[in-house]
Formats: sequence, C-alpha cells, structure tokens
Amino acid sequence: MPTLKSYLTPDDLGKSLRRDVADGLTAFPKTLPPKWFYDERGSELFEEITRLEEYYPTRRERAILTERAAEIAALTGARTLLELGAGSGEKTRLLLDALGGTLTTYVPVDVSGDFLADASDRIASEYPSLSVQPIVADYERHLHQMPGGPRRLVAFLGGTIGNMTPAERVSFLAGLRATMGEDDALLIGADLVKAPHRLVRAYDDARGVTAEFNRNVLRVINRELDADFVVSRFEHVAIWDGAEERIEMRLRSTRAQTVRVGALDLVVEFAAGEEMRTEISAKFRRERFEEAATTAGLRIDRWWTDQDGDFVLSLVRP
Ligand code: AVJ
Repeated sequence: MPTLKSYLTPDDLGKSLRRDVADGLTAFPKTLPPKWFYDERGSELFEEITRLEEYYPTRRERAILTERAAEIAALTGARTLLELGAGSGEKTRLLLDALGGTLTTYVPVDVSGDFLADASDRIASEYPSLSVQPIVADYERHLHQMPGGPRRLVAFLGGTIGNMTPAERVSFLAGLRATMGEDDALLIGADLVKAPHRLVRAYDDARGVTAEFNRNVLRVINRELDADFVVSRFEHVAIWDGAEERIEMRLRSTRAQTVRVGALDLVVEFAAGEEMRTEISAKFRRERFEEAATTAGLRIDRWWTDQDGDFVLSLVRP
C-alpha cells in the first residue's frame, strides 16, 4: 500500500482554521473560506450535490473527459499525473485508463489525509503497475515541493479554480508555472458563464442539499473551535454577481445574535439579516481564463467544452 508523504500536520491545519475564522469573523463584511466545508459530512454532502439534477458541472466535466481522454494522452504522453485536490476518483480513473501507455506515477494531493489514504489504496490495488505517491499538502502553499518531471500532467479538476479571486488565480497559476518544465502540461476544469437562472439553481437546489453543505461550515467551527453557532439561525443564500461573473454563497443571520468561539476567545455579533460570504464560484469566458493564464506565463493549447458549452476542460502549457 502506498505510504503518505505529508507537508501538513494536523496542527498546521488547526492553525490555519483558527487564523481563517479569526480573520473572517472580525472582517466586515464577514467571510469564511470554502476550504473548511469539507470535513467528512461536508465531503458527503458535496458528493450528493454532484448527483443533483440542478448541479451540472460534474456531469459535464466527466462527459468532456470521457470524450477527450485519448486525445489528452496523445498530446501529453504523460509519465506522471499529479492531481491537485484529488476527488472521489472516478475522473481520475478515466485519465489513468487513457494514460496507461506512458504513465508510471500517480501523485494525488489533498489536504485531507484520511480521504487520500483510502483513495490511494484503492487506486494502487486497481493499477498494480502504477507507482502511487500520495501527498498531504495544501496545494496553494506546497507547490514547489511536488515531485518533478519529466512529462508531468498536472490536473486541477472540478472547477475549483473558481473558488479563487482573480488575483489568487494568477498567483496560483504563476506558482504552478514556476514548477513546470517545458514538456509539462496542466489540465484545468472550469465552469462557464451561462444563463443566471441555471447558475443560481445549481447553487440553490430544490432539496436543500447545498444549503446543508453551506451551513456545515458552522458545524465544523462549532466542533473544531468550540463555538456555539445555532445552525438553524442561518439561511442559505446563493446569488449571481453579474459584474464579477461569479456565484456567491452566503449565510444570512435570521436574527440579531451573539456567537462565541471558545478556542479563539472571540465573541461575534450578527445583526438581523447580516450576510456572511462563504464561497465564491467564478464562471469563465475564454477571454478571462486566457488573461489569467497569459499573465501567469501559460498558454492555452486546447479548449474543450461539452456540447452545450456549459463547462470547459482546458489543456494549458508553459
Ligand atoms: C468544488 C468548488 C467546484 O464551486 O461549484 C458546489 C463547490 N459549492 N456547490 C463549486 C460547490 C456549492 C464547487 N467546487
């Protein structure tokens, strides 16, 4: 079974949670970063979201991958697949199957060690000739410590790039570029601008799964930082910001209330109706994606969308 390499101790994670929550709850407007949605329950809720009729991105990306996997293999001849934010593994298998001719090494990278260990064990037993080298790391901080080439394919799937602001996106891509050799390639999945009602539905589903996912961040903070959020006093909000071309998820305080965060010795007041931002999910047009890539020293080699033009898988190179 593969052994985990780790650049993050549980204590590092605790520290960054404490810093994020202290900063976010004392800012105006209040914010919390989306990375803290994903404890065990949050990850399960996200999996449930990906199966909702309203949430199209996962299905679209899978369709593009299925259609283009052989082309990706031919274009990259990848020896190493480095997957940032390793998902549940289904899309990974599509890539591993297609890259079978050239691939020797698979490096899944994730902040969650438990998740990564299980996923890596399964992949290793299904692909016995593959060297599986999982790494527990924060891919926004430990990029330069990832194993090198030759012929690496770095996969950043799912549309997670949408969680970054324009400035974060450029510095992330530039940081990645700095670690890439000339024969490396980057495969990025990104959601595209479309009719606002479809976008809003995708983030505000009829069954309320996304609402539970959103509120889950409060449960995480209650448990990890000894806080006393009453989860039912926060409503899920998803809005389309047409100027920024992004979805924002927020939690709206249904009344004036006081929350204590024991581990931070922090007392936080919420006004009735006050909204706290919990996630941005940027939607792209080619020009905007290209601008970020170019600024980071990368160029678009391929731009593959699904038939409806909902989602893109782009192959990007130094
Ligand atoms: C996993 C970040 C791509 O932004 O669509 C799904 C997370 N949030 N529903 C997204 C999410 C609400 C998702 N990403």
